[in-house]
Amino acid sequence: MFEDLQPAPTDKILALIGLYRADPRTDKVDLGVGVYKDRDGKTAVMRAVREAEKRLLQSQDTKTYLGLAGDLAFNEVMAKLVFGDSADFTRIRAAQAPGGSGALRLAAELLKRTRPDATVWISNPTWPNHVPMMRGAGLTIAEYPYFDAVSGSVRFDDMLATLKTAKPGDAVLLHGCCHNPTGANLSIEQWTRVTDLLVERGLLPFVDIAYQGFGEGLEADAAGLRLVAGKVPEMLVASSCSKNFAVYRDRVGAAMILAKSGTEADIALGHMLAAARTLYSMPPDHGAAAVRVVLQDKELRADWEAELEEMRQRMLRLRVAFAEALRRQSNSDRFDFIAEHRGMFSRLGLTEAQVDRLRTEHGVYMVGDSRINVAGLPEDGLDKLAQAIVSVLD
Ligand code: PLP
Ligand code: TYF
Repeated sequence: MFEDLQPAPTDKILALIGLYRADPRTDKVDLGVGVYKDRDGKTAVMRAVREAEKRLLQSQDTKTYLGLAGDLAFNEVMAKLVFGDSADFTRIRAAQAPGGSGALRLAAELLKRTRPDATVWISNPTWPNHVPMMRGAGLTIAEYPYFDAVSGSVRFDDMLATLKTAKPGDAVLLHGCCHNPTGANLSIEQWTRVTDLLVERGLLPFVDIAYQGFGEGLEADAAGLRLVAGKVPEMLVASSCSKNFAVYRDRVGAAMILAKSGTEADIALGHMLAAARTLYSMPPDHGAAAVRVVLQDKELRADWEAELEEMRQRMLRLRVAFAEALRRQSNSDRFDFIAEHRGMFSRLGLTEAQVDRLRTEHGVYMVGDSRINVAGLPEDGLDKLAQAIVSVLD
């Protein structure tokens, strides 16, 4: 029966991992998949996470099932991390999920159960997995304009104008911070205007927050989301610990619900967990348990926050230095936006052909839409890299 299958579409970002590995050049540069790397190119286990794992190894005396919602204490601390200490937790529920991806799917499944005809409005461009994940839950998707490639900024008026055409009950998928792939983010004033529109039109905010702490800081990165949460009756959130705890392969995330009341929140959570039961049953424990230990322990938490801040600062420094190198090599300010963007990514605004040339001729790997992972920039080779980029420009 398999002879009838056509090859499945591949994940172009993940495919870069294999291409990069197979390249024998020693001066190759990996700006592809979105994982944080230190100046030696290593994606280390964070200090606090390693310590938490040690403690778990010593103290964990059973691996029996935890249930569909996973680690309940993890869910509680994650909801606080995302919504902030002063949120109305009587109306908030969270379910541990396999990564931010699992959380996105759970939230989408809940939406499908409660509003089967809802359209999910997705930014153009967005993380490529958003589309199949929403469609996989049976939802319809539509796009709102988001990014102006020339200025490197958000097309905010166009975004609002399009969202005004959404029908009440539709959902709007928003990147909580550190927009992937553009690095262009909403200001807090813009979040306020989006919130007003959501309330006015009866739209459901669906916030994907996968890089909390990578942009302006742990609290600032959640400020937009918290502003929305303070004004709307209902909301969905998918959060990921992959990046900010560097637990990528352990698959740690949480799907969250803000409902009109505690009773409605409980019922909604029940449906989310019923969906989990049909997909994978229960989430993997280890990474979430480690994250929980870190967040519950004062010292480990402080150390985690300090290390995360070091990572954020490194990316900021790289942004500024790379924009300067590109300014020197191109004799223009066309790449200045890189220093203004926040998070792991920026889009250089190159064509696919130019991206291909950078890979084949210079061993520089980036996603086909010219998205770069800022953490992969070579600290001591920025001018050489900028020169390579300028050489393929026209
Ligand atoms: N959402 C966005 C925008 C992402 O870039 C990612 C990628 O890492 C995720 C969600 C989910 O990641 P994970 O499933 O690895 O936690
Ligand atoms: O955008 C990125 O590079 C990260 C990592 O299927 C990623 O979000 C990429 C593709 C994918 C899963 C994670």
